[in-house]
Amino acid sequence: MPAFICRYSVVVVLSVLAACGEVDMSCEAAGDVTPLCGVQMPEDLEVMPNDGGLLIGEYGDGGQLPGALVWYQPGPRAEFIQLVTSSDITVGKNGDTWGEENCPLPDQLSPHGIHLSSRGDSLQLLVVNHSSKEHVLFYEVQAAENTETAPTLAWRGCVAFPPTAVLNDVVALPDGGFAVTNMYQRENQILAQIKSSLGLNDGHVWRWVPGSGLKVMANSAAKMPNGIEVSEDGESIWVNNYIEQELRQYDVATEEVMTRIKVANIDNSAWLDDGRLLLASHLSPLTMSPCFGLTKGSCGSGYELVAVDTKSGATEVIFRAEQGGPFGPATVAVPYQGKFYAGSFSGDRLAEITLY
Ligand SMILES: [Ca+2]
Repeated sequence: MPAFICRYSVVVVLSVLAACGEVDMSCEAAGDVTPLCGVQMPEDLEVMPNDGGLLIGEYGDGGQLPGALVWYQPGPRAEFIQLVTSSDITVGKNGDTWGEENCPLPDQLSPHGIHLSSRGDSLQLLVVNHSSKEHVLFYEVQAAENTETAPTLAWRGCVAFPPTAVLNDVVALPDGGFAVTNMYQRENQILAQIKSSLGLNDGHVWRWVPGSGLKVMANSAAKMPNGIEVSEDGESIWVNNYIEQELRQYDVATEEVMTRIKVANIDNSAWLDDGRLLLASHLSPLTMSPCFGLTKGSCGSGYELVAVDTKSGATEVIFRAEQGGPFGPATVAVPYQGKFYAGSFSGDRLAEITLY
């Protein structure tokens, strides 16, 4: 999420604040959008296999607040169920680590991007976490025997990052490691955000390989790398460069840029069943000041869901929400049981979106 833009605007462009919308505290459906209230800043979502519900990473405004890993199964009895909280981050720990040996534990759970994938016969959830250090956390996901019961998560270790890191989103790679976006270099935060917006503080993509550790991927420098996805064969990654307004594909082995596709203000992404990549795109970042740190209601900032044919580069806006209403801006949307479910870095609700 584009933390720098609104903070920058607060500091520099006071007039923008007048254009920012009201916070909508209602939880009533509006048109094709039904808000599902009772969750904290659900910045990223993953779909469990076999109709097993949605996994949610509750954001905490970049580590300002703790958040939880949460499960949600839509339906008449739906509720948000916390699977892991700060009080028990290492739930289910049994010595079988998928991360670094002797990884220093985070002092709070405050998630950002998450990624669910197969790991042999297991299911692995990766979690970007903000605490006094930046981490990527590993959990093993055990599905319940029926779709109305929450899965369980078990701690499988972590990887800790240098003090300059400010992470956003992560994907698993076939070698048991991962690629994770680093938005910019941590220094004085406001200064870093202003420098990032001026192109003076590049982020990049980290790769972690079991047994050989962290490295910065070549050619990945960008002003604010945000969401990331991985191709089905695991050989390439798709990185959303928010400020350049560009989706980039990198070859994981050679680290060369393979493809560039223009899409405005892109946050997270998810694969659609038809093979296209669905991007959450913000319509107007300069009106998002009321959204930051908002724990109740919705700032209603506008967004588009953009489906990208990654082979042809063709883009299609499949849903657009103007400013206002009970949800927004989306940072992610996933298809599930014939509908779309969107999350946001702001507010206390998901959106259930019905497309006809
Ligand atoms: Ca993101």
